[in-house]
Amino acid sequence: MPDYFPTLSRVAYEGPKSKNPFAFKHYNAGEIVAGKTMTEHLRFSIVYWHTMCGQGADMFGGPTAIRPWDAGLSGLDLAKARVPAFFEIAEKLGMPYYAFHDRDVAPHGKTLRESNEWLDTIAALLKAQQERTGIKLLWGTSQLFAHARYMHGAATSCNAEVFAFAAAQVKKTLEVTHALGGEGYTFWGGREGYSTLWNTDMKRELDHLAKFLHMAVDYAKEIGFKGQFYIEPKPKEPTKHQYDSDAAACLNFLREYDLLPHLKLNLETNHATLAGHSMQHEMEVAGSAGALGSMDANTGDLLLGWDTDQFPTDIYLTTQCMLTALKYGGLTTGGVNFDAKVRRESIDPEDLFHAHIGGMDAFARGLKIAAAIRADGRLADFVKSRYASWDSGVGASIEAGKETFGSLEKLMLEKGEAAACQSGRQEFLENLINEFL
Ligand code: XLS
Ligand code: NI
Ligand code: NI
Repeated sequence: MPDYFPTLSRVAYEGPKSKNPFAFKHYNAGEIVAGKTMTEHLRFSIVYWHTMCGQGADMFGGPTAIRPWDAGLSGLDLAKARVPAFFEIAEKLGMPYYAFHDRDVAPHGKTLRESNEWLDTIAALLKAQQERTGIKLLWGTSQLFAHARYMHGAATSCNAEVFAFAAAQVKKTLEVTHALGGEGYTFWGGREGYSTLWNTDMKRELDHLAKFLHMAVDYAKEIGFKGQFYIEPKPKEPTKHQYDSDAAACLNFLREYDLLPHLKLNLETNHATLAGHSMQHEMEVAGSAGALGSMDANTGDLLLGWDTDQFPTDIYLTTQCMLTALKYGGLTTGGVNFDAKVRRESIDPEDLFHAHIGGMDAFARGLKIAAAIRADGRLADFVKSRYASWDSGVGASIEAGKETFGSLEKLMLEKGEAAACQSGRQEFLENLINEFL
């Protein structure tokens, strides 16, 4: 059993006064907050792709990261060497869950058959590590965007055999996810979108995407996979328009194609901001449709226009996330999944620890603050009283479906003017939230 971090034992909770960078200041796994342990609320998850495959390369330069477990290896040997390193990191961080893409745990083979065999080889290693550590699989996913065959998309490709290949790939990944006890399966669009409408039959592509998702739902039933399916909105990158552009667009698509009973949303902070929304907005949209599934926890940079996938450290953001999550009953099947990567300049293996510790502590604080705001009750009371006119009189009667344009005209002709509006008190509420930070 290699030990890449011999001087580092399991990261412990030392409380807010600790100066130890390898300790949690706020995430106290077993501490009860609003009736559940922090672990149960947050369901933290570490991703394989950024943690093990992120090398710091960008459009302007190659890899920078120092990763001792990668040394001199390539192909399947490299894939094998990464598994124990990943679980050492996950275990030392006390992560209850992880997530992977098929082609980041195992490489592309020359044929589908070879890729499947390699995935099986690695899945056996993942399984052994899951059993050794007790770390569980939050969700699996297929990587349907890196290979050249997916240049026009996968399920939305103009090439029917690419659709078929993608179907075969997802079939296999579903089997592996199921065998590893995965609690979910995520579809992120990858290249399901377009670069130009001049060459695109949008209606046909969307029909195909829906067919693809229905086939996945059917196959999950066939093999007895009961995990939750998620679709992950993102507006752009790599294509200029991704079909799963934001929560509202995803919900509309799922409804139109009768998929809403089968999929929930996996919302990612940086995707929300790329779509011109806040994460809180996206969570509200999903939550109010009963489709709040999971979170890809990261953050963007307001000064950069792409998916920078930074670790979340902003307490205001994590408070908003946890407040909205708690409002809709918390994360049940999903989790706080760190779809985040260290910066290109953060080259040391230990930076992976600083990054995750910071993200976990930021979410733990967000959770405690959100729980305190809820226990205090003033925010919820304010919102409730703001709508008091709907609790009785004409408001209650409209909500009960008892009024018409005619009856409302009669009422307003009698009254002559509507009741006076009250202040929205935005600044008062912003100050109230700050009391808890
Ligand atoms: C990319 C997505 C991706 C999904 C999984 O922007 O966030 O990482 O979460 O395919
Ligand atoms: Ni993501
Ligand atoms: Ni992303």
